[in-house]
Amino acid sequence: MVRKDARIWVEHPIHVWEGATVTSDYRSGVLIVKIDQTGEIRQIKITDETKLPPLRNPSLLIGQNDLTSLSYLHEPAVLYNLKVRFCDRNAIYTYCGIVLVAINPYYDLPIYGDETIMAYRGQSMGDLDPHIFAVSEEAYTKLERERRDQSIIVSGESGAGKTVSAKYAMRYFAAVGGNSSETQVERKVLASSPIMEAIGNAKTTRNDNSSRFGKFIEIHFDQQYRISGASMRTYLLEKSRVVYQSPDERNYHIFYQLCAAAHYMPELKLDHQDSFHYLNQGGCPNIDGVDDLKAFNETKAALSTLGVSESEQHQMFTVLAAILHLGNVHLASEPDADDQDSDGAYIDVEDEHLKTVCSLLGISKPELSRWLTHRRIASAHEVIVSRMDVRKAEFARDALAKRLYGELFAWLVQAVNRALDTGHAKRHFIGVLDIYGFETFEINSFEQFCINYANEKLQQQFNSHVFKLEQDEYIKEEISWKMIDFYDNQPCINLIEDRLGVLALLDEECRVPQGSDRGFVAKLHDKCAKYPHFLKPRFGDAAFIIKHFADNVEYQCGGFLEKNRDTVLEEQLESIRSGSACRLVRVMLADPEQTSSSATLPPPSRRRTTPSAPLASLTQPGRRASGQKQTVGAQFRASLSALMGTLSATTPHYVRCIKPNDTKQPFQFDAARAVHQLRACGVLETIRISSAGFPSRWLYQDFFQRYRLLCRYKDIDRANIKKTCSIILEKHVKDPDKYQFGATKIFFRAGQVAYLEKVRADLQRLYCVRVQSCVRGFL
Ligand code: AOV
Ligand code: MG
Repeated sequence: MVRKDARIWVEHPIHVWEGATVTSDYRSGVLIVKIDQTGEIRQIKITDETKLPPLRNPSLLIGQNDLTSLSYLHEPAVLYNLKVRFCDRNAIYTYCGIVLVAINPYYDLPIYGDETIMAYRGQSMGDLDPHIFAVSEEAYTKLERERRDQSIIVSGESGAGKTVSAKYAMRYFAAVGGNSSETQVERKVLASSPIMEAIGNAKTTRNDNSSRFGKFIEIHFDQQYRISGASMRTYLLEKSRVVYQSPDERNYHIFYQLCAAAHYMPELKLDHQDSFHYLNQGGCPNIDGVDDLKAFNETKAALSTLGVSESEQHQMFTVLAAILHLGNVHLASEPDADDQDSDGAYIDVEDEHLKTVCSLLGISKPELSRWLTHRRIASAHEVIVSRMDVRKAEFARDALAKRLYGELFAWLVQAVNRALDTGHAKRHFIGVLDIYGFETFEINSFEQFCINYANEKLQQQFNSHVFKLEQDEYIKEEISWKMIDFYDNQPCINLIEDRLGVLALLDEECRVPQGSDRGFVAKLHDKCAKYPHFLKPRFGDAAFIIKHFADNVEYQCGGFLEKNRDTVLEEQLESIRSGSACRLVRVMLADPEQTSSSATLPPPSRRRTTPSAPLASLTQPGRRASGQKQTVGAQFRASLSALMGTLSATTPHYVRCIKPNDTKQPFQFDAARAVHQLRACGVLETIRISSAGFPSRWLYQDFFQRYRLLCRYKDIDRANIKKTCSIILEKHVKDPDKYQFGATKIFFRAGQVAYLEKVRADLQRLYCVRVQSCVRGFL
C-alpha cells in the first residue's frame, strides 16, 4: 500500500513520466500527490488497486550502469535512468542485462580513440563504463573461451546510430585482433566501410547517411585469434533511389562525389549535380557538414586500399557517369509524327546525353537508341518489334539504369570480398550485422515493406534468443523459475510469409498475365483480413496496413509488382552487354551461367569464401533451378532465412540504438520518442528477464575444467564432478541465490561469471609470483 511520503511516478503528456510525492496515506480510490517539479497538488483516481503508480528508486541508484541493477524495474525507472545518464552525464551507453543500449548523442565524443580501446582490452563487461568496446571485448573473449562463433547484432530505427556502432565494433576487432603481417586485412576491413557507404548510403529525411542496404560482415580469426580474413554479405539494395528521390532526399552519395570531382575527369562529361534528372528530384544537392569532393578522395583511397586498380576505378566512374547521362536522355513523342504513332517514344539523333552514354560505354548509338524506344514482343509464331509509348520507354530506361547500378554494386561487393579473402581457412568468426532500421515515411512502398520485414525477423531472433530459448532452457534444465510473458511477433511474420500471406499473394499477382498493383491489394484485403496484424485503411483501396512490432505502417501499393519482378528489357541489356567496349560492363552484365568459366572473374579458388548464391547479393537477379527468375521478395525471404540460420549458430550480442530526437540536436532527449523505441524493441522485457533470470551458464564439466584451481586438490572428485562444482561455488559465492544447479548445467545470475573470472585471475597471479620466487630461491 502506498504511504505518505512515498516517491512515485505519475504520467505526463510530454515527458511521459514525472516525479511526485504522496502527501497522505492512500485511502479508497484516491491518491493525493504533490508534483516535485511544480509543487502542484493533484488527486489521482485509482480504479484498480493492483495498479498503483510506480515507485521511484532511491537516489543512490540513479544513473546506474546496468538497468537490471535498479531496485524498481519499470518503464519510468528505466527512462529516468537513461535520461539522467544521457543528459546530465553525457553517458550514451547503458547496459540492460545482455543488451547494450546506445543513445545517439549527435555529437562527437572523445571516447573512441586507441587509448580507450586499450583500456577495454582484457576487461570484463562490468569493470568499466558501458561501451560498444566492452561488448566487442566480450564477444572477442567469448570467441576464445567458448570457441564458438559470435555475432554483434545492431538494431534500432533509422538514424539511431547502427552504422556508427557497427563501425566502432569493427574498429575494435581490427585493433585487438590486428595481424602485423603484410596482408593487413584489418585495414581492408575498415576501408570497406567508406566504399559501401558511398555506393549504398544516401540522405533520407530520417538520416543524412542512411544505409539503403543491409550488411553482415564476418571477421575471420585464426587459431591464435588473430584476424585472418573477412567476408561480407549484403542484403537488398534500394534500387529505386537511383532513378527517383523523394523531396529533401538524395541519390547515393557516390554520384554527388563524382559530380564534385567532375573537373578531374572531363572525359566523363559531368556537370553540376543539379543538371542531372537522377540527382535533382529531391531538391537537396548538398548535406550539411559533408564535403562531397573530400568524400570522393576518401572513397578513392579506400578503393585503392582494397586493391581496386586505378583503371577499374575509372571504369566504375564511367559506368556511374553513363547512368547519369542515361537519365537525361530525352524521350519524347515526335512533334510531327503522324497520328498512329503520336505518343510513340523518339530520341533526337543529336541528343548529347545519348551520345555520351554510348561513347562512355563504348556501344553503338543506333542500337541503343533503337532499344530505348522499341521492344521486342515474341508471340507463338513471330517476333514483332514495336515502338513503346513515352511512359513505357521512360520506365524501361529507368529499369535499365537501376539494373546497371545494381550490377555495379554487386561487382563492388565481390571486389571487396576478394580483397578480404586472404586464402586462409577461417577457424572462427565474429559477425557484425548492420541493416537498415525500421522506417515509416509519409508514403511507404515496397522498399519500406522489405526493410520492416527484415526488422521484424531480427526482432523475432532477439525474442527467441532472449526470451524463448532462455525460458525453454530453464524448463528443460528443471530449475525453479517463474514464466514471463513476452511479445511474440510470429503472427506478424505469418502474415508476411504464410502460403496465402503478403509475399505469396504478391508473387501470384506478378505471375498472372493481367496482374496489377490494385489487383494485389484487392487480394490482400480479401485473403489477409483474418490476420490480426493486417488492417484495411479507412479510405481508398490502394493501400494496406501492417501492425509491426514497432508501429503500424501503411503501404501504398503503387509499384509493388514492378519492384518485385525487377525486370529489365532483355534487348536493352543485350545491346550493352554484347557491344560494350568497357571491360567492367561486360564482366558486370555477364550471364552468371557463363561466367563461372570466364577469365574475367576471379579464379574459383579465390572465390571460396564469398558467400553462397542467394546471400551474395540480392541486387543480382536470382534464378531458380528451372531457370525462371525468382522475385525480389522471394530472394529476400530466402536470404533473411539464411541470415537467421547463421545468427542462431552464433552467440549473439545485442546493441539497441535509440534515436533521442528527430532534429539531430546534440544531447536532446525527447522522452516520448525514446520510450516508444524502448517499448518496441523489447528493452523493458529484457530487463525483467535479465534481472529475474540467469544470463550465464556452464556445463558441469566445462565449469570444472575452468575453475578447478579454485578448490583444493583433495576436494576434487572426478567421479562426481557436480559435487566438486558445488564445493567450488560454496567456497567462493556466499549467496546461494546467485546460482542454481540444473540437470546438465549451472546457471548464474548476472555478474557472477565475471566475479569468478576475477578470483581465478587473482589466484593465477598469486601462483605465478610463488613460482617465480621459488625459482629465484633455487637459483
Ligand atoms: P543508422 O545506421 O541507425 O540509420 P547512423 O549510424 O547512420 O544511423 O547514425 C546517424 C547519424 O547519427 C550519424 O551520421 C552521426 O552523425 C550520428 N551518430 C550516431 N551514433 C553516433 C555516435 N556514437 N557518436 C556521434 N554521433 C553519432 V539507417 O542506416 O538510416 O537505419 O538506415
Ligand atoms: Mg545505417
